[in-house]
Amino acid sequence: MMLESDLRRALERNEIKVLFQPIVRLEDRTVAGFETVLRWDHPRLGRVAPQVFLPIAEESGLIVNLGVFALERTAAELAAWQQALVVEPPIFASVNLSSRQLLRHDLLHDVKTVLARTGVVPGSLKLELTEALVMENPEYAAQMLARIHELGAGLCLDDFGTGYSALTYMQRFPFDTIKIDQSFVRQMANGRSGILRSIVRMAQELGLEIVAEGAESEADALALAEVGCDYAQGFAFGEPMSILQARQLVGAAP
Ligand code: G
Ligand code: G
Ligand code: MN
Ligand code: NA
Repeated sequence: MMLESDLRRALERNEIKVLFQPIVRLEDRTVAGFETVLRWDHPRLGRVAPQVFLPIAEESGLIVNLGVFALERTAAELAAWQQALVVEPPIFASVNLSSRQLLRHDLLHDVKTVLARTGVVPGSLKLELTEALVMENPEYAAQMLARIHELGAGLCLDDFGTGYSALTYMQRFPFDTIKIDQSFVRQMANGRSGILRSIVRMAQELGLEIVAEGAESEADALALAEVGCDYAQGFAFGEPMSILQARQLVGAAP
């Protein structure tokens, strides 16, 4: 397939970009961290979304190279900020993982290497996994996540609420953060905040940090703070941006 051979060369040709989307602390609206997402700037097709190229990457095995690239790029930038800025707690960054990556034992080696090489503050480099991914093979995921946690990486449960698992079940895994799916934020904006409130209450009971995804307006941000979310991410605070823009946002640009 054409796209696959293109993708194979894309990394070498610097066509794959790691973008940073800010995650804001609702209490004072400071930038607490970022989620990083990949984009492919294809020479003919223009900007290709991850929904298009990640399935190709997964099937061909190229996801491993892309995953290492995203991890290294994110951790190197985070380490530079942590050296340039004295912020307590330090800025964090969260990298998405897909199932093929979790299934590979090399993931542990890659995470270990990146943490050692960059020297980021323990826990400030997070891996973000969806509930669906964890539930594909919960026993195996539990083992892998325990080892990733031991290495000193943080763990964020992404898209929470879209699957069928209970948060009490997710407690078996060493997540420190849950990210509430944006469908609940839309519901709240339409006057139905019941599910969101109960997820927040349960997460608080379990000692988890709470990020709400898809905050698109000031009204969303205010309502999310009111129900007790710690952080929010969404177009209200910034779309995924270039590393240079992220660097300027945190005040680490030279
Ligand atoms: O950035 P965007 O909303 O288009 O991303 C859509 C989805 O693609 C993300 O929610 C995530 O699940 C996936 N994705 C984005 N970047 C990465 C990445 O670096 N690695 C993996 N495995 N998935 C990613
Ligand atoms: O699959 P995952 O949840 O990791 O994807 C995150 C993606 O969600 C980002 O790639 C981004 O494009 C998208 N996103 C981020 N903020 C908003 C938002 O406020 N509204 C909408 N509709 N999408 C968002
Ligand atoms: Mn995510
Ligand atoms: Na998400």
